Amino acid sequence: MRLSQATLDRLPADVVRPAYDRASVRPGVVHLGIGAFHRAHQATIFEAALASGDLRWGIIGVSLRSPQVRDQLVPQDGLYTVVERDGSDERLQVIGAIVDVLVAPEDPSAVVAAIASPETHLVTLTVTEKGYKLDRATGSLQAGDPDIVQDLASLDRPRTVPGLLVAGLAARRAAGPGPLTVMSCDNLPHNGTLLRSAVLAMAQPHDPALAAWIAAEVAFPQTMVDRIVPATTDDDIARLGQTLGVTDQAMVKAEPFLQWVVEDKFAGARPDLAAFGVQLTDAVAPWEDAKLRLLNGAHSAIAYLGGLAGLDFVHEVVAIPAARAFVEALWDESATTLDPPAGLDLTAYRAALMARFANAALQHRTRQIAMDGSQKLPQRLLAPIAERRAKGLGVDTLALAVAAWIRWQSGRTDMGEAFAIDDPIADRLGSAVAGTADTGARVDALLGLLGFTTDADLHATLVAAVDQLAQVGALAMLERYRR
Ligand code: CS2
Repeated sequence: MRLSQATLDRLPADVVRPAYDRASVRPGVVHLGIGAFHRAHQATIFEAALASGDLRWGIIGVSLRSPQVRDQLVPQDGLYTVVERDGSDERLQVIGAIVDVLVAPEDPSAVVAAIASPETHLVTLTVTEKGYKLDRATGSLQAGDPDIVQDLASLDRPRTVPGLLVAGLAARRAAGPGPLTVMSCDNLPHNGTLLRSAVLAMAQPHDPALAAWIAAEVAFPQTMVDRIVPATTDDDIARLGQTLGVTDQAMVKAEPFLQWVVEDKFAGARPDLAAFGVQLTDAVAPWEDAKLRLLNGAHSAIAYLGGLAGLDFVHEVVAIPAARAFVEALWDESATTLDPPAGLDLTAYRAALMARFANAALQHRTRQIAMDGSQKLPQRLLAPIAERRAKGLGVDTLALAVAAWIRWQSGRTDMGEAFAIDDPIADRLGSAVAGTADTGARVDALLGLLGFTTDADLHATLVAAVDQLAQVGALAMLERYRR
């Protein structure tokens, strides 16, 4: 038996569940990219808005690729459980905020209609770094991407995120329900600005007047989102089924921690986000940089070094004292590039991050974080490296993390186990590795694909680190940090 509206009253008494009238909920939010992160993060805040009695904030979720999430959620009437795990503590909450799930490739016009609907006030996005289809070096749309080429030619059946948004905004402008807030919730610096430029670059060639309307009427606030949400496993679903007494195919698991910092720049209606723990501010960038460079930077370093060492989970890596010392050294370097906002105590933040990484109940896979490295490294590791180099400061520890990414591209762990590189530019990364046996040339070719160039000192540091990683392995490199 599945979790659903009909089976909700069978759940154990301590499971939190919607106490509001779900039938009266209106869909005020369209969310693009209805993956686990959205369900464990923004959806819980909209759930709090609904629970407070403001029933305008139901979510129409949009899957951008496969029907899988729709097929998990629709038979459950949109209900799913957030399983919060910390050590042996577990808190279960059934979320009722999702009112419908659309699958964009099946019916893009339904997504367009949802964006144009007068009931929609907010469009939110978690489409990952690669979903924006922006060329990092130039800031323009990826001219070589076949789906971008198609959407630039015609928006009859949009295939990309910028294409769907522009078609939706065009329909909204024509129908006249007025302003809209479109909010990126991806781990990119200046995510609102990036999204706005992707949308305007798509709109301009279709209709300059539409582009001007979007520029004037649509708000694209910056945001910082934070919650560790590992991919759900079959074992997680089986365990939850035992507890609930019904099967939940759409569950997500997460740590208790949740942070959402949003630029106070909206067009049209919005929920009282501050009442539900969201931090509204005029300056998101300092929060975003601290999170990207400390949490995500360490995550990527842990993923590649731990992954090369054959360690499956983040908590296993930070259980090694030398690896913890390495993470602290990485933070010592990155922290000097930050301008921490008032209210962020870096010492406390770092201590809290280490404790979050050590949460063994999450079972957060290094391979999951290693995914899409080409999209993640620039803001997490390369930006602090460039800033430190510009000041003449050393970057040995950040460079070791980048060297581990470079070695990762060989597709073998230190024990020789082969794995596939999961990255949107895996082909080009593979050619760069296969193209030369010379470490220096390989460093240049791989970082060149990320639009990054090195100075002579940094180049030498990276080459030495890649060669040493190959000789002694990731664990021995980490051991050098033992204090
Ligand atoms: C992780 C993030 O997979 C990754 O790249 O670094 O998903 C991380 O868990 C979140 O950003 C935490 O907020």
